[in-house]
Amino acid sequence: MQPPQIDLFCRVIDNLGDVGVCWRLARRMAQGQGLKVRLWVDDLNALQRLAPHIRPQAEVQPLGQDIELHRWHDAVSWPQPAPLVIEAFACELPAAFVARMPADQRWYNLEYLSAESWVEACHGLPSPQPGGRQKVFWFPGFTEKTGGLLCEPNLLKERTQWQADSRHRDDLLRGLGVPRAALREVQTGERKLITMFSYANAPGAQWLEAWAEQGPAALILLAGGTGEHWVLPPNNERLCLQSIPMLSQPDYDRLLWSADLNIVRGEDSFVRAQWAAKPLIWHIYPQAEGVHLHKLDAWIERSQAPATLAAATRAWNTPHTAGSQQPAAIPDHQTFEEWQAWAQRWHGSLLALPELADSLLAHAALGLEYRAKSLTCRDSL
Ligand code: TRH
Repeated sequence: MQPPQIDLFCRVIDNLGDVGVCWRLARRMAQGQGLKVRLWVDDLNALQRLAPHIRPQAEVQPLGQDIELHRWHDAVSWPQPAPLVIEAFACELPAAFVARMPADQRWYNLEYLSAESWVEACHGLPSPQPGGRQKVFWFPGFTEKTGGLLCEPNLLKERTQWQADSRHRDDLLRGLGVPRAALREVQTGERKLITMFSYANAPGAQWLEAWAEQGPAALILLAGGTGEHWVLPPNNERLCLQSIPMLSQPDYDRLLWSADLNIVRGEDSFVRAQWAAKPLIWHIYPQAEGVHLHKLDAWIERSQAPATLAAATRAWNTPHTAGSQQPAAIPDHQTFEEWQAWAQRWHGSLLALPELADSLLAHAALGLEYRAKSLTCRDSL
């Protein structure tokens, strides 16, 4: 591989979001732009769950022509930094690597996604570092004054084509081993298709109970190890529950595109569900002292989610405790239609956002062979 133009660093704190975002960002920056990315990840086993073809023990491995994957550990002998260095989620770069940076190093910290209004004021701010260097804080976000969202070229075009022909969905479901009878009912619209990717504190068991009493018939696919201990209420005729294996990121996208409702979590699956233009319930990553609930409210408000969807989202983020009477907010058919109309509207408004990788590259003005072709998400349509 030619000398890299980007060094991207990722430390896996927990789960799959840190590595999920970095893996996507690395491919997005390399994809079609002719940029070479050196991706440093401290836990390649986590990455392998999303990209089964990688070798977790290898020190260095080329992935296609444009990405070189490196295992990040204490004994690395650090090379000269690439012209652009991206530190994901304040993962703290090794001192020996920072020491090799020139004073005018282009150095960005990629932040977590939030719909809160303070993000605009912090986005793009430089922070002085030792040696006269500056680190720029780059925030994804939901307004034009933020870095925007990751959205691959053609993503939305591919999604539109996928959704226009239900045979794609049917093949995907068959491949996942969905029983024929349930598939037939999804095809005729008698059964809703719901995906769930959620944290262990979700009130899933109570929700299933409430849904089995009041909700429309549904096939619920449990993704990424969600709800392993959830069981359906006895004598239930409305719900089918099925665990599915971990999918690659592109296949997971296709699943989200196929569903009537997606329950997603963290950051990356949350963004992908919005690109699906389908109703979603966000299980936000829980933080100490309920900080995450402000973040959740900010998104609900900014997206103008209908009251029923806001209630369902808040209920999903309220862990069930013995004796609590939190209503599960189960949608009926008409509510589903309202949610679907909202999902289309909200998706439409996201198209004006900057595309995250492009906005960062344009800001870094690398003087590389990078051509700023598309600076909004609309170009992916
Ligand atoms: O796994 P997450 O909960 O990740 C995170 C981390 O916890 C992180 O520390 C935290 O800060 C952040 O959330 C907010 O959820 P997320 O972000 O949705 O990441 C999951 C990734 O897994 C995403 O890239 C989609 C991918 N995925 C697949 O590729 N295939 C699958 O089948 C599933 C279920 C997910």
